Amino acid sequence: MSTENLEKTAPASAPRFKPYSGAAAGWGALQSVTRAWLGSGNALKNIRTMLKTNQNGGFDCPGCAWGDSPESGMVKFCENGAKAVNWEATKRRVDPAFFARHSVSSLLEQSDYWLEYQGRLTHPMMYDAQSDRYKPVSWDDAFALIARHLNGLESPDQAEFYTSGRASNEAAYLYQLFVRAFGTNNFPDCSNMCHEASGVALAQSVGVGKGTVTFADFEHADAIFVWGQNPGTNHPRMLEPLREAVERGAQVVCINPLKERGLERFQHPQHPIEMLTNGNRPTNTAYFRPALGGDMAIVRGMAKFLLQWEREAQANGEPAVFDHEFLNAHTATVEEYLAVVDATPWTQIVEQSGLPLYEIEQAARMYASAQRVIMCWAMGITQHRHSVPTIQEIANIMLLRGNIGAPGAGLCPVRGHSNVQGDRTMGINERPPAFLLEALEKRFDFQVPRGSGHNVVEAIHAMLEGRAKVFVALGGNFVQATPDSPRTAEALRNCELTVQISTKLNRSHLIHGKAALILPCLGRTDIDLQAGGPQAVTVEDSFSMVHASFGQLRPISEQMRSEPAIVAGIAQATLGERPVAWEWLIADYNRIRELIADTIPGFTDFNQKVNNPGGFYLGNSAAARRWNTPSGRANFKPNPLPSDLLHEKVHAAGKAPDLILQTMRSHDQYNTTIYGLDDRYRGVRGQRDVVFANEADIIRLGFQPGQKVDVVSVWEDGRERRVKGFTLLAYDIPAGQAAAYYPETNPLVPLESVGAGSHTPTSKFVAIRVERASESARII
Ligand SMILES: Nc1nc2c(c(=O)[nH]1)N[C@H]1C(S)=C(S)[C@@H](COP(=O)(O)OP(=O)(O)OC[C@H]3O[C@@H](n4cnc5c(=O)[nH]c(N)nc54)[C@H](O)[C@@H]3O)O[C@H]1N2
Ligand SMILES: Nc1nc2c(c(=O)[nH]1)N[C@H]1C(S)=C(S)[C@@H](COP(=O)(O)OP(=O)(O)OC[C@H]3O[C@@H](n4cnc5c(=O)[nH]c(N)nc54)[C@H](O)[C@@H]3O)O[C@H]1N2
Ligand SMILES: [Mo]
Repeated sequence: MSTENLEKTAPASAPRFKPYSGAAAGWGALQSVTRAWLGSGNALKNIRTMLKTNQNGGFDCPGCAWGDSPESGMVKFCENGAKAVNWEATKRRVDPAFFARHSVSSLLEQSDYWLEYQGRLTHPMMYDAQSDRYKPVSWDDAFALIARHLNGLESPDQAEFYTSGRASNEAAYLYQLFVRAFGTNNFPDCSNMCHEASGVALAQSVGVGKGTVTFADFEHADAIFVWGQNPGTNHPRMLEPLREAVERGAQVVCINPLKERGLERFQHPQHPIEMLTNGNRPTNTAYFRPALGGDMAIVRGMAKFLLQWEREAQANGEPAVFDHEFLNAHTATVEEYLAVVDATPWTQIVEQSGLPLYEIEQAARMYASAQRVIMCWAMGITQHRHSVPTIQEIANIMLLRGNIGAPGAGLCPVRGHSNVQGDRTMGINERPPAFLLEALEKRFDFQVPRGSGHNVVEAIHAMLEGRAKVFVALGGNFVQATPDSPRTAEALRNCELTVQISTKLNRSHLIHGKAALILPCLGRTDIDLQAGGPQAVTVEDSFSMVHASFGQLRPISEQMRSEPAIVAGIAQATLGERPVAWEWLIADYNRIRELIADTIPGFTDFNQKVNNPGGFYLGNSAAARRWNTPSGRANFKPNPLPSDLLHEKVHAAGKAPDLILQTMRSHDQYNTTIYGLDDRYRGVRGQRDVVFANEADIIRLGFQPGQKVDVVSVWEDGRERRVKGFTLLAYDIPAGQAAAYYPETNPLVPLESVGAGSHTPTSKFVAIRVERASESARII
């Protein structure tokens, strides 16, 4: 059975590497979607489902957190959204018969791709050590087991409650309420590995940890900067506003070491003439290729030019470069900041940025000559040691010209998971704001825990050291998403109980605690039928728009439960009807939304507002130029540039790294979910264990393109971090850099290498050495 399936799912093409000549989206994307649809065994149904994506009365795309124009006629779905829907809406089943056929050890031999391809989880399952198999368990027994473990802990802080960003607002709200009533703030969540730095940085700078723009702002911007982001793959619906901006003469400035196809050219999939003529339009007007981690130096360089031009303008009586009215009315500490800008030497800026000075000047000119600027960023900015100061530097230059809280201007951290922003709004936060705790205490009858809980990295340490014994995951694939994979695996195996609430089989089910449960849940596309009828859930996008999502497909198993129902079941078994009647809430999710309305700012009249076509805007204080900071003003953050991008632990290792590695997504994956082994826009087919490097570097290191190598991290702590049998691909990448796919290279990211103030693993900056391959298989 397993070999037969493996053959069926094996890539059609042999490993191949050839540059891609097409534009992003367009025909190539349609071909790829068609292949995925036909492969799901549910083709016709899925096409109907797809047409309901992001439409009023339909469901929210489980792909990314990019928002849509509330007006009709815009692109509402994309190739990778289609893949995400199709992947969830499969007819294939991972049922008790499947688990009877496969022991856990035999499943561990399979690839991530194979595991998820087997289909939807259909039945609650409990691990049986004797047979090394998962066996069916009733929901009541599963809940009772969890309650027994949780209530048996010496302290509630010995449990960790992970959340992945697909959970709806309703599920996330109930989850945080349950966990806090149980008594801990241990909320490690995917955001800790993602946009945490954006939240931390912006809260200090402008008083709110979210983006300040809405979809409509993109139509009015004169310049859009895209930092460290690959929207062609990860946020395809963003290509449309970028292309539209170029067409109307706005600047679209990309800062990315890789020439990502979506940032170069875009073919509109809903534009017949363009598709027929195979035409395409550029999505950028300038492209800068920095050193990894060099972005803060670029922004600092831009600020230094602005300051120079401001002084020249003052001396010559010309119009000011800075927006003095805005600076006087709204900001604090600009003088301290400008002193730090003055003190930063050009030599350090050029060296650290990896750009020649004239390119930094060009970027500064494009910024200064635009009246309204939007700055977007994603993982290329947030997964570094100095991500918080980098994002604050972006906020600093935006403040200098009043580019926050004006139409067509603002900050836009482009979020990842479709409801990661909403989950935070609902209180999934290991360092909860005081207003949330006070609101919960006022509304409910329990003492809310006040101490800081664990983030992802702290949770791994706690499990490794035996300080945490129960691990519950509301979605996600913890063992594959986190750094230093063998240590995370050891952490999970140390637990007394691991509980995974999931849609699909993944490695986190196979690397488990002494007792282990798999609880199958409904996904975004499934109809959620409760006692009170079919239920909608709500989500929040990157632009703080909240809208409803209705599942469309009948679930393939009666045993699956919704996420809110599973959370309520665990809560009821653990706490009884304290502090709420959990199961009563589940009959009608309006009841959960009433509680949200009572306790979360911006949600008054939630049940009425959610009926608005297109949803409702939560508002953003910084966009309204209200600054929720201690000073009551927007703060310039006078951070120095890092004195050295290499960590002390890399220096202490005594061996200079060969290259600096960034770990990123291919076009055929959703985080740890691998849809296929191709990366179309980068020209890679049929393989994922590859390292992209500059040809000159490959030769310099004594290798040939195409050769198999081991990759080893440079980090002084006595551990070896190695992945084996990776193929070197000669690629157009700046000298000294390498790139490879996540999650295969997560074993190389040291758990201790985290962002200052964000604790985010530094997945975009790993010091590595390249060695002759020791064997052809890699370790998992
Ligand atoms: N189809 C699909 N969609 C997704 C996802 C998916 O896996 N698949 N994941 C979702 C999630 S959770 C997230 S967070 C987002 C991720 O969206 P992205 O942030 O676009 O994801 P990455 O693939 O990590 O790409 C990082 C980009 O940053 C660049 N980069 C790396 N290091 C640096 C640097 O130091 N400086 C600069 N300027 N650039 C750098 C890389 O070359 C790459 O283009 O996408 C979301 N959407
Ligand atoms: N090296 C490296 N590591 C990284 C990153 C990187 O760029 N480089 N990126 C980081 C980022 S940005 C993120 S966000 C994390 C992602 O980390 P996670 O969110 O933990 O990982 P995913 O791969 O998105 O989770 C996939 C699993 O979620 C389950 N699932 C899917 N849909 C649903 C649903 O609707 N409900 C429930 N309950 N379960 C569902 C399925 O079982 C599936 O196997 O990884 C991080 N790790
Ligand atoms: Mo993410």
